[in-house]
Amino acid sequence: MSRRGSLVVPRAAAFVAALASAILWLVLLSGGPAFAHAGIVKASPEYDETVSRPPEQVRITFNESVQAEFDPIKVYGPGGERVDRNDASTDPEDPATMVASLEGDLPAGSYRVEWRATSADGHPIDGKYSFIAKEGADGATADNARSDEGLGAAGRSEPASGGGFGRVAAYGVLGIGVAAVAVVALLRRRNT
Ligand SMILES: [Cu+2]
Repeated sequence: MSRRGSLVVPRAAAFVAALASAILWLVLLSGGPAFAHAGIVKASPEYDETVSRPPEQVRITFNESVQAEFDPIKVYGPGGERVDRNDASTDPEDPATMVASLEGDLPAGSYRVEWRATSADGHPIDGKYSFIAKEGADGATADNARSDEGLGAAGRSEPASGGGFGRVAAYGVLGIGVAAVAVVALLRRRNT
């Protein structure tokens, strides 16, 4: 090995290390906004809430303005039928709130809400939850008012695009893989 050659490998290794750390920084910086999508601050009815009668509206409030997607809120009744009036949109007076109105004369039982929106950073978010009406709009109770098909706490979903940590980890592994391939290629080239 020549004296000049022995200096090349450490230099190549330093270059690869710098490249890997640059990739990691890029990933961390670009991944930053993933930690900041909109999240629910309030829902009405609340997740898993038991209300006395079916509400006239379902309202979901986020921590920032959202864009309502196609079918931003769908509400299903105890029989599985759609019970919203298919008019869900952001509240003109509060762009951080989506609202859907419900049909009248709804029965007692378990209701399921599915929502979706696009947060200000462009990421789609969605979730579903249930609430229970103890009595129907006519005051009648149902034997099956407490449904065990409720989504429970697990229904409070995470953003659809996945957690930021998972993405950062994936890119980190990718960066390390690229660096390893580069090192091997450089060493092999020196040895031939
Ligand atoms: Cu986001």
